[in-house]
Amino acid sequence: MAKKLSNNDPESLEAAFVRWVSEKRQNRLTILITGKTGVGKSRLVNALVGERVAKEGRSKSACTDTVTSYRAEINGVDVVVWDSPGLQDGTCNERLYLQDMESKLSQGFDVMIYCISMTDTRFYEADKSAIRTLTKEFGSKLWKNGVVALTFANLKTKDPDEEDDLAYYLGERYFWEKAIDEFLANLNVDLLVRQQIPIVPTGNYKQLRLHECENWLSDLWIKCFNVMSISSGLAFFKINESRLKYPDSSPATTSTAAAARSSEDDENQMPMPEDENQSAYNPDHEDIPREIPLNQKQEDGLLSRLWKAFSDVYKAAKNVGHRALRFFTRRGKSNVN
Ligand SMILES: Nc1nc2c(ncn2[C@@H]2O[C@H](COP(=O)(O)OP(=O)(O)OP(=O)(O)O)[C@@H](O)[C@H]2O)c(=O)[nH]1
Ligand SMILES: [Mg+2]
Repeated sequence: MAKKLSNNDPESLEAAFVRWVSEKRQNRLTILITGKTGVGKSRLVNALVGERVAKEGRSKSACTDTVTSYRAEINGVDVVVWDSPGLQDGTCNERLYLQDMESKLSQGFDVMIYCISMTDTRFYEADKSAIRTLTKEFGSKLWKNGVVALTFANLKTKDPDEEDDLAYYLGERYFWEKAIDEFLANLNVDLLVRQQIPIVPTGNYKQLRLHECENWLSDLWIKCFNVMSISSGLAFFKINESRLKYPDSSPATTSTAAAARSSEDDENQMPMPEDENQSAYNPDHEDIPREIPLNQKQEDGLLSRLWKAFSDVYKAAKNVGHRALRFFTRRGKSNVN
């Protein structure tokens, strides 16, 4: 058992925490991302890991009988992305496709992100059928590490009837939450599992602020972290360590408020066109956001989760609150690596 820790001995607490992180953290992170072609899978995964791992834009052959993989080493973590649009387009040999998926994912995955475009006016059969197939194949446990991303949420922030933008946006969001929950209930996915599945609206890189959240990327990042195991979460944390920015930290780092301000500025400079095809605006040229600003609640959630796992092992640490970890996580690379 670990040596005794106390409030008066932050050095030993830090050493114990750093040792725990290096023992616990896995050195590989596997992300399964799926959804119809063009729904924004590659863009989303690139934003999450901070590098253009997956190729964005229309794939040359939307349908193959195999699952595409992308690989990159980021901050010493081997990142593997399985990208599978093939289940939804209905033209592939489903059996072959699933066999390929099962063999490639035989070692499991750390998070599954199912993307649906919020611009869809219906919960289309293509998505229903893919969700049904995946749930049958992998079992309800698929959803324990699952997140649903509602992409293109930035195109749903204005009420077309020009009455109430917020009410319109929330209504659209509620439609998807209800439709997904009802569908999974029909597939016998447990209520407890269903209640834990994050359904997260996501947008483009320029407009990070949506009606109900300051920054969709921060929201998505935290929600993915929460559905991962601690070992995977630590790898996910390591990948993004230098992008995570904390509230009221050093003036050199961006606060959540500043990030919200800059996204307002962006909005003013470049309003999102309703129909991108008719505009010269090309989202492919946008840079991946360099920062993931966390607000106080998000930082507390992250620390509490780490703290709980850490103090389960180092029981002597229980008498120090989770915020003690802030000093080590905020210091970044030099310590928790
Ligand atoms: N405005 C806006 N554009 C987006 C969003 N997500 C993706 N895009 C753009 O939509 C296009 C397709 O995005 P991708 O990420 O390549 O889509 P994909 O699902 O990976 O496509 P395939 O690989 O062909 O299946 C790209 O031009 C993106 O820049 C979004 O939420 N909002
Ligand atoms: Mg793609």
